[in-house]
Amino acid sequence: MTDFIRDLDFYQLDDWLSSEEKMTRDAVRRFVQREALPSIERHFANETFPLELVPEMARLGIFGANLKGYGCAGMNNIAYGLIMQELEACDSGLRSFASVQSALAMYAIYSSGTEEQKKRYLPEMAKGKLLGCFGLTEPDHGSDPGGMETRARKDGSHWVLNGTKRWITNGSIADLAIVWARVDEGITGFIVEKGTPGFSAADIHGKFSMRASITSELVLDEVRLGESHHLANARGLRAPLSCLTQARYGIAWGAVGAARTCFQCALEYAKSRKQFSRRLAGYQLVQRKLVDMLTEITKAQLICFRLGQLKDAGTMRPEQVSLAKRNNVNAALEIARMARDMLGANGIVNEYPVIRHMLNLETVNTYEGTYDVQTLILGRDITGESAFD
Ligand code: TGC
Ligand code: FAD
Repeated sequence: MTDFIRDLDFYQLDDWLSSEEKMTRDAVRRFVQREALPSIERHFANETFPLELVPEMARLGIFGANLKGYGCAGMNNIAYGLIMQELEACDSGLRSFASVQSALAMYAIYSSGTEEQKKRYLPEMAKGKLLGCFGLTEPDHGSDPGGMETRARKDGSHWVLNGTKRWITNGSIADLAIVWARVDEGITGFIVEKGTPGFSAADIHGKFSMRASITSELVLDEVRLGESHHLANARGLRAPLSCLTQARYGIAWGAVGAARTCFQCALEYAKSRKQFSRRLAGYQLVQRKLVDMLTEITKAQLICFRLGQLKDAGTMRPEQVSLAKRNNVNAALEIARMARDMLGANGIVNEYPVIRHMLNLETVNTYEGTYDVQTLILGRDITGESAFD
């Protein structure tokens, strides 16, 4: 497949990057071009995730990149965002794998685990030796996780979990699942290791989107866990929702990568394809589309950069992340759809990456809080009125 992974920096944002940030981005980009891109269409076709990439991703410090200590790279949030951007320039499934491992599973342990749990799991997860997944969504509770039906009850010194989690990225390939469950006091979290009696994961097939990513259903049938597997500091819905803030941050950056690849592909195609008397790139309608794409990507890049500064300063609000996730993913989806149109019939085949990105971005628009849920989060923030119920 032709490589359309390259820079797009109309506003010279590189001037704002430190040499470490540029080195991190360039190293991940090289990895993506050399090792991920050549096989991504095959994995997408076969509904498989390229597990063979995990050791090199770990070596690059991608897992838990912005966490400090416990074997994690401790990078700043701009560098973390740039990593997500490069991964998603290849495929949303690749970024999703890293997001779930880092921002959801590792962050849940990092923010709500005991010191013993952090020491036991995080270094191995940073090395990619232990893979994690994050079970919040249920068959009947997606946008409203507060309605979850998975329950944990106390039985002597043990916890007993029952319930079903659905649409769980990395579910069947994970060594451990972060499972959120209802207890008498509210909502809390657990670390459920693969092989625990009563715990199973089955893959969901037939997806037209995110095919190079594993999506599973988790079943918990009288799963018995000791207190050592309870995220004791996770109290209330705030605990899983704060993980979502971390993951949405990475998605806002990642979507720019997917949009960039679609733009570069459409630009190159328009410059080489001739119809009627001249190249497509010479027609005003086509130039307008390219300029609209460039403008939206540049706006999204600026949002990411400022959000990263706020996150590094420790002043970022979840609602600011919602604005970035909502805007950037929607813009990327529109860009992918436009690029697909500009390639004509060639836009529907896997010789070009555009339709794969377009299909993936439908999921990205839905997961981690749909476009409309982010709208309501922002609506609540600016009006003080909640429109959820
Ligand atoms: P609400 O009353 O708003 O909040 C309950 C408590 O949580 C706090 N909070 C947050 N804290 C940190 N970050 C956030 N984003 C937070 N949002 C809320 C809030 O302050 C409150 O704290 P406290 O101490 O006062 O109790 O709860 P609600 O039930 O009204 O729900 C609000 C709503 C709809 C925004 C929330 O449920 C929501 O975000 N729904 C969307 C669900 C979602 O995004 N699911 C994602 C599942 S994971 C996934 O999709 C992974 S995809 C793979 C990949 O990432 O690649
Ligand atoms: P619903 O909540 O049923 O929403 C359906 C529609 O109704 C949407 O358009 C929504 O915007 C709209 N809607 C909902 N509520 C309102 C309202 N109050 N007002 C107006 N409109 C509303 N979850 C995890 O926990 N872990 C994972 O790793 C994970 N990975 C995923 C991977 C994939 C490939 C996919 C597709 C999903 C994944 N999810 C995961 C689940 C994802 O987070 C949910 O799909 C998402 O939160 C939406 O929930 P839902 O699908 O149940 O849709």
